[in-house]
Amino acid sequence: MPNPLYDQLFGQHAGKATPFLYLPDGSQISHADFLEKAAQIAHVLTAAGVKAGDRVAAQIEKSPEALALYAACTQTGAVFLPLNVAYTIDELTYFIENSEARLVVCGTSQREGLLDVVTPLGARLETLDAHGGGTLMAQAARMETSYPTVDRDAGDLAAFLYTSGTTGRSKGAMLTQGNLLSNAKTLVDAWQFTSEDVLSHALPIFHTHGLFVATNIILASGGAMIFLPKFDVDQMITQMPHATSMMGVPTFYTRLLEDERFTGDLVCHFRLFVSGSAPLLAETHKRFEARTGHRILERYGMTETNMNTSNPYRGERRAGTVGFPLPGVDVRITDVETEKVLPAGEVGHIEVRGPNVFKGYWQMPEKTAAELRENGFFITGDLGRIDEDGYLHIVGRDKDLIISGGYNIYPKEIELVLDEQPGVLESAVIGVPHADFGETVLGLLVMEPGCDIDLDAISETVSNALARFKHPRKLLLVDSLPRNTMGKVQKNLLRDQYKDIFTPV
Ligand code: MCA
Ligand code: AMP
Repeated sequence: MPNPLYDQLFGQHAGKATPFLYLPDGSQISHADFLEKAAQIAHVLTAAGVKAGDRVAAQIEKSPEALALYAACTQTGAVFLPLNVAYTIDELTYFIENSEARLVVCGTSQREGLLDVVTPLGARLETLDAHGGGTLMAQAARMETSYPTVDRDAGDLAAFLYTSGTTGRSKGAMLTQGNLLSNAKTLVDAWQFTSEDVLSHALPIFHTHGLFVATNIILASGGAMIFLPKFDVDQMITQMPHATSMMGVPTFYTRLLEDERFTGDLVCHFRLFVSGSAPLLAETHKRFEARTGHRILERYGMTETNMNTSNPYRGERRAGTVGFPLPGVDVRITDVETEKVLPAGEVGHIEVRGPNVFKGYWQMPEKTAAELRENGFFITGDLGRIDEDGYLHIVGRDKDLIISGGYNIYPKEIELVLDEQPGVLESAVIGVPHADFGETVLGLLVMEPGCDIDLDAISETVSNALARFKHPRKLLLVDSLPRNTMGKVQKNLLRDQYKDIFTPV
C-alpha cells in the first residue's frame, strides 16, 4: 500500500547494507540499520496513541535517532514538527499548544519544564538526548524492527514548520508529502546527486535547509552523509577529504575562508558546494573561487515553498543571483502596489507557484489567503528582479525580517518584549551588517519621560523569553524614532544610521 514520501525516501533502502550516516566517532549506520531503528520508533509512536495526521513535536539535539524520528513519523503518517533547540519554554509553549501536538519529544533536561505545558493538553512527553539516551529509545529497543507502513497520499500533511510573522505571531506552515517529495526529486536532478555522493552535513535538522533539502536529497539519491552534530570548522576540515559535496548558509563559507587550513587541495575532489537561506555576498563567492577553484551554487527557498530557484549545475553560476526557476516552478515579479506582473528587469514582489508550495498556515485562513493567491502563486515577501539572461536577483525584502547566520528573526517579536519593559516608551529592532552572521540584531529604545531604564535587567528578561539567536547584540537608548507622515517607524533610516555599528569602517 502506498505512502509516497516514506516509500521513495526511506522504504526504497529497506534491507540494504549500504552506508547512510558516517558519524564523527568513525562509526557508520547503514540504510538497513537506520530503517530498523525508525520502525522501532514508529511502534513507540503507535503505542503512545499517535495516529496518521497527529502532530509530533520534537525539540531534540541532532543525532541519528532524531533523524529516525522523522522517518518514523513519515512511516506512521504523523506530522513531524521539528523545533529549534534554542527555543525557550515560552516559545515552545506556543508551538505545542498551537499545533495541538499529540506527542512531544524533548531532551531530558527540558522534561521537567515541559511537563506543565504538555500535561494539561493531554499530550505525551518522551525524551531523546544527543547520544540516543532517554525514554523514547529505551522503549524503542523493545520493539519489532519492522513496521507496517501507513497509507498516505501526496496531498496528506507530512510536516509543520513554524515560521515567524511580521505581527510577531508564528505560523505553522503545512507541508504535504507531495511538497517535500517533488522538491527532493527536482533537486536530485538539478544538482545531479547520485548514490556515489557523500554530503558533509553540519546544518541543524529542524529547518528546511538541513532536513528537507540536504537530508531528503541524500535519501532520494541513495547517497550518504557525514552527519556532524553542528558546524565546527575543525570537524569540517577533518571530514572534508571524505565528502563530495556540502550545503551551508553563508556563515559556513565565511568561517571556512577565515581558516588557512581550508585550501583548494583539501577540496579538489569535491563535486559541489551549495549555499542558501541568506544572501551570499558576491565577495564571498569570488574569494571562495579564488581559494578553491569551485564556484558556489547559490539557490533560493523558503519554509513555505522549499526550493524555488537555483543557479545551474552546468552553466554560469552567477554571483549575487539565485539563478533560474527550478523545473516545474513558476516565478514572477509583481508590482508591490498594483500587483500587476512586471516585465523583466523591473523590481517587485517575487511570487512563486509549483508543487513545492505549501498548503497554507495551520488554522490561519486569513493569513493563508493574504499570502497564497487563489491561482497558486505564493507572495514570498522578497523583492527581486529577473535580469536579461533570466537570473533572479533578490534585491531586498518587503517584510520586516532579519536573517542572522541563516536563522530568521522577526523584529516585531522582540519589540513586543522590549515594549513591555519598565521605563520603555517604545522600541525598534533592526538588522545591521555583521561579518560572521551576515546581519545581526540591534535594539533601539526610547525611554518614558522621567523614567530610569535598566538595560541589564531588560537584557535578562529578553534572554528568558526568546531564543539566544534573537537577542539584540546591543541595546541603545535613543531620544526618538524617525517616523514618516503615516507615523510608521522609518527603519531604513535607522539601518543606514547604524550600519557600521558592528563592522566599523
Ligand atoms: C548561534 N548563535 C547565533 C546564531 N547561531 N546568534 C545569532 N545568529 C545565529 N545564527 C548564538 C549562539 O547561541 C552563541 O551565543 C553565539 O551566537 C555564538 O555561537 P556560535 O558558536 O557562533 O554558534 P554556532 O553554533 O557556531 O552557530 C552559528 C551557525 C548556526 C553555525 C551559523 O547558527 C547555524 O548552523 N545556522 C544555520 C541555520 C539554518 O540552518 N538555517 C536554515 C533555515 P553565546 O555567544 O551567548 O554563546 S531554512 C531557510 O532559511 C530556507 C528554507 C532556506 O532557504 O534554506
Ligand atoms: P525561512 O522563512 O526561514 O524559510 O527563510 C526564507 C527567506 O530566506 C526567504 O524569504 C529569503 O528572504 C531568504 N533566503 C533564502 N535563500 C536566500 C538566498 N539565497 N539569498 C537571499 N535570501 C535568501
